[in-house]
Amino acid sequence: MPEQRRILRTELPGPRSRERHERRGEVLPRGLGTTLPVFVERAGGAIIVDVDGNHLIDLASGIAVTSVGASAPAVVSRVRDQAAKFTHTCFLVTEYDGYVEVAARLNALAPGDHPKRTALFSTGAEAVENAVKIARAATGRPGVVVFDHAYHGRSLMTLAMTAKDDPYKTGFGPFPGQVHRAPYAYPLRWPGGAEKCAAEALAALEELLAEVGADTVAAIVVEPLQGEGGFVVPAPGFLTGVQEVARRHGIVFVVDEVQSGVGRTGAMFASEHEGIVPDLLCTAKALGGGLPLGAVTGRAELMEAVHPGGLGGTFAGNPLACAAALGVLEMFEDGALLERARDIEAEIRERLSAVQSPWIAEVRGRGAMMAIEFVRPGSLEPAPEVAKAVAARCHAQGVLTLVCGTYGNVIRLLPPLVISSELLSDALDVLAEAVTGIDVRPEPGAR
Ligand code: PLZ
Repeated sequence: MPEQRRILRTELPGPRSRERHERRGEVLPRGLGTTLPVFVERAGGAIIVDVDGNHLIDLASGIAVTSVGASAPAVVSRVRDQAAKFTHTCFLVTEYDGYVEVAARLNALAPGDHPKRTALFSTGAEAVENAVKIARAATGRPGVVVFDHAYHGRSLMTLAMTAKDDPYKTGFGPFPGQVHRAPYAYPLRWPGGAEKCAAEALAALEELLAEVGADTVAAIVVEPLQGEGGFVVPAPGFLTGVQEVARRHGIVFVVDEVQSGVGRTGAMFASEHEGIVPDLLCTAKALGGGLPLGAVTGRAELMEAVHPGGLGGTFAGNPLACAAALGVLEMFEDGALLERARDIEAEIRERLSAVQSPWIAEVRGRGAMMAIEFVRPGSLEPAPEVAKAVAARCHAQGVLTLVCGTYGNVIRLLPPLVISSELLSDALDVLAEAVTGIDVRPEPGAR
């Protein structure tokens, strides 16, 4: 485990990273983005060590993946043991215990005490695509309803479901049809104000269903706390309302917890904060503790609607990924990591509440899924240049932060849940300094 301390030995990126990054340009297409062009030598806990020997504080967790820490011992030892036994059989060819055990655990953990089934996949997009397939098979209906600012993946179906065009969708259409979009209850940006947000968003959903025909819709797919779209916590009552609308119309209620799930928000699933019970629950990311694993967990009668052979994939539920997931789920068993996620929220809120800046519209989120939205002073006009500048300042100081949001004006914080208070506090000091040091001038005319 690398020393859990921020250490800067060179400027960032350092010379060795720069050299490698240059080579990358000759080998990889430019379509693959990069947040911070630093090459990693090793990582452990909440520290990433780069090839120049710098220790970066990880406030990204590989986009909400290494929640139990990079190279968590419970994950590494299980993967190592599994690799020594066998690396792959394809579960569609011959079976193994790890797959069934992960499914059993997810069935027990997912909200609701109805009978459940779980099918495993390799990525979040694959989980979401399969949820749509299952919902269609179960209802015999084609339509899918998604929301503004939604992110569901980069495969063609999930791109159709993802809201933001640039960079995800640009030039990649046409996309599958019968994907309808309703407004998400985004309190800060709701035209009628936060008070009316949930009720008006639900009315708009009903209106959309009336328009397209509720009985043509197989699934409503919602993120309980939006990820890429800006870490939007929906107005209270919105999620329960969406669930109620779905049930009333015989539509499968699909909850995409690819980013918010598996402990990230201080509960095993963000659904629990509002007491919603997904018909189908999509997970991935943190589930595999760094190995690629996705899952759809759902009501037995829906999951069983698919004919034998209708679900699967060569790598779906790979044994190494299943071994890793069992390590991850074991680490959540005693509740300490969930408690830590809630403490992380408190620590972030406390530190950031002391930061006075006219550029901050809101600090929001749940657990270790927190964000700051930046706007031009005195307005709600997004300030992506500020988010970018703050991220760049953090990066230069060895704190890895990510930007998100439809307008690119949100800094998100996704530390591993194993981060110590000392390390988090150091990172937050860097972030706070980056925010107060913003030297972007408000444009003339801006209040
Ligand atoms: N659903 C809610 O957040 C992935 C995307 C990174 P995959 N988010 C990170 C990028 O730019 O590609 C995500 C998500 C939600 C689905 C997905 C898709 O998960 O594992 O990336 O396919």
